[in-house]
Amino acid sequence: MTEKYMFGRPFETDAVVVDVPEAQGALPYGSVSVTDGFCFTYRMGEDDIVYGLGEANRGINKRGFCYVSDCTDEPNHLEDLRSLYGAHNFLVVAGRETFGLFFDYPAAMTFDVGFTRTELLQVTCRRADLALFVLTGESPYDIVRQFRALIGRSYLAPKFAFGFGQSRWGYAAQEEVRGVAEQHRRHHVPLDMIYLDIDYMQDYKDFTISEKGFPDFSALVEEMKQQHVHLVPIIDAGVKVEKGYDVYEEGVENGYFCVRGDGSPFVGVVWPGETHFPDVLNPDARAWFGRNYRRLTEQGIEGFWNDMNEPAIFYTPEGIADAKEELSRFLAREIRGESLWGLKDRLAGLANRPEDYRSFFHRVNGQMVCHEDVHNLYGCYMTRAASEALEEIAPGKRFLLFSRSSYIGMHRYAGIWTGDNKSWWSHLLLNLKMLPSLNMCGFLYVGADLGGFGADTSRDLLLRWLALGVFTPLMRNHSAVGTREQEFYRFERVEDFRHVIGVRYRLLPYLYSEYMKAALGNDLYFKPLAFVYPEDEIAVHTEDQLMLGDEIMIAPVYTQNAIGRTVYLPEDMLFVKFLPDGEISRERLAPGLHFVRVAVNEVPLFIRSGRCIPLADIAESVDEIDTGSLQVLGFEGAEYLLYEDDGESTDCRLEGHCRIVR
Ligand code: MIG
Repeated sequence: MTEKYMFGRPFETDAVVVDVPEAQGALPYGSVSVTDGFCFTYRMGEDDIVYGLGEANRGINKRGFCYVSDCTDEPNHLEDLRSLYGAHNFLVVAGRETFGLFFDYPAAMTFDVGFTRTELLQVTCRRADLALFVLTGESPYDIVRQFRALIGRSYLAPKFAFGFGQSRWGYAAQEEVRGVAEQHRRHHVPLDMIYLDIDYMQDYKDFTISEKGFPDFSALVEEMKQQHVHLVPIIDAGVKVEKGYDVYEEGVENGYFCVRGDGSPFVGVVWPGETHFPDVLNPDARAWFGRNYRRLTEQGIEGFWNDMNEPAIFYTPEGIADAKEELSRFLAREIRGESLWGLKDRLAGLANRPEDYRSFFHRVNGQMVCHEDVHNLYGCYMTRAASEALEEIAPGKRFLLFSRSSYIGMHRYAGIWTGDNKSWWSHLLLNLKMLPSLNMCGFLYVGADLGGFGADTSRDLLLRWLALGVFTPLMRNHSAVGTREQEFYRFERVEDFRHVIGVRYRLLPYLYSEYMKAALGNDLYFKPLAFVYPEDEIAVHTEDQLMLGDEIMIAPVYTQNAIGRTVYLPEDMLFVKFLPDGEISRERLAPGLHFVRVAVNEVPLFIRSGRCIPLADIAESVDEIDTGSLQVLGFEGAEYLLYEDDGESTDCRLEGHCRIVR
């Protein structure tokens, strides 16, 4: 059951798709105070677990830390970081009392989950203007499923998007792109996508193509398609300020950009230099921005990734003016230790300054809305712009689309990638733990930069990370310019990469089928063990293993130098290992703790008691997977309900698309 409590005058975010009547009276759980902003307080039981918060730091159980929903471009995901790129204000308290909470509020919001005081859950924000949804149900899992129905069906990715994608910031010319495809095909390492980062654009101008790097873009797109490779360009939020650039001109002419208090377009400096931000909260501007994606779909493009849409700001002219003032004050006093810190802070604080977010406005239904009050919606609405336009450009066709910034509701339009992680072992584990939380908030098409974005990766880290990525719907190796090159062919013994990435394609019928079942059924693709084995205390507190669909459990190796790992089996399972020679080892293991050996070039998984999964033959692209000749792997006599469709159209239903394999 869901109850809705309204406070003040909430901004309509469109996160919730079901009409819920407004409840009267006191909240069934906790209490709210609106005397100084908004504050929800609940006294947790000692052993209560708190799930949710989607893209957030730390563990599956969010207890013991403080998180801030405030979409931020912060590439240093340190352990104490409170805000990442998304704002997913849904959580479930499970224990003495079990209930869910969704705070539909698009500005900064703090979740103190037993951080300041171990027993207190406190959710606070500046303005008491929000809708609070309270969900009750039989179990955390039940509540999550109800929540998913409340926020609407998750995005359906096209089937090719379940293949492997190679990316790197820096691919600036068609020869480089061809080179990536060529290496993959030559070494028989599967590939379905090559991502184009900002370097494909002319001077970082959205919807343009660098003429020097890509003299015949549509021919390249076609040539790649012949090799079953989709090119996936990036689109940034900021539109370059440049006379004669039509996107800029049209935006200014029609008032489609966010404005300062005086009505002039707001200027934020990002990759292209000075930019304006499309006012994606305004329906006309949103439709206009979206229509521009056609410039690329017309050239054969079928997928996009939306970046810098927190929106990220390197600095503003106002910020520079403030910093200059600080600098002259500093110089006037000559060099003094403590004043140097002030100056350093001022310069470091130029990016993503709260003052800047406070200084510009959206125009929604004739109202000026301060950006700060709706900050967390920007990436969501930019991506909605793309999705709505793509639906018009090619009705009924699925596009690959994912975004960096997001708010709940965006899960209906697209997926997300989890931004600028680092080539650190700890980020491999963070990736694993974040997955079920993202799913709870509706984001099913998700993945991290495999191998790590920032910093130099190592061969073993990349292989281990790929062995997790085999299971994430978005499987992409991406890295930052200036870091060690991390395509598979930069490393020794490419056959190990061929094998690990190849396992993805053998499992693809299962992974795709589970994805579609989860999306169409408002269910989870990744579940914490707690949702499946709620009576098993060890399972409930295990966070480094996940259930994937109804058949398997995954337990990736995430530590350096390990020859395997400890795994907890809540039930009898078949321990399966995909070995580098193409063989598959199977070993039935009893419930309990086991140490399992997993070499760096092996992919492990566990099949649940009495279950089986379909397995395809090796293929080098999704197109080439032969679904006619599936084997099954698992327990004797088990059956699997396989979902299959054309992989392209949005007309998806479970009925008529499922068949039993045994
Ligand atoms: O300021 O486009 O998260 O994936 O490679 C960095 C360059 C901008 C951030 C994205 C990253 C991408 C990078 N972008």
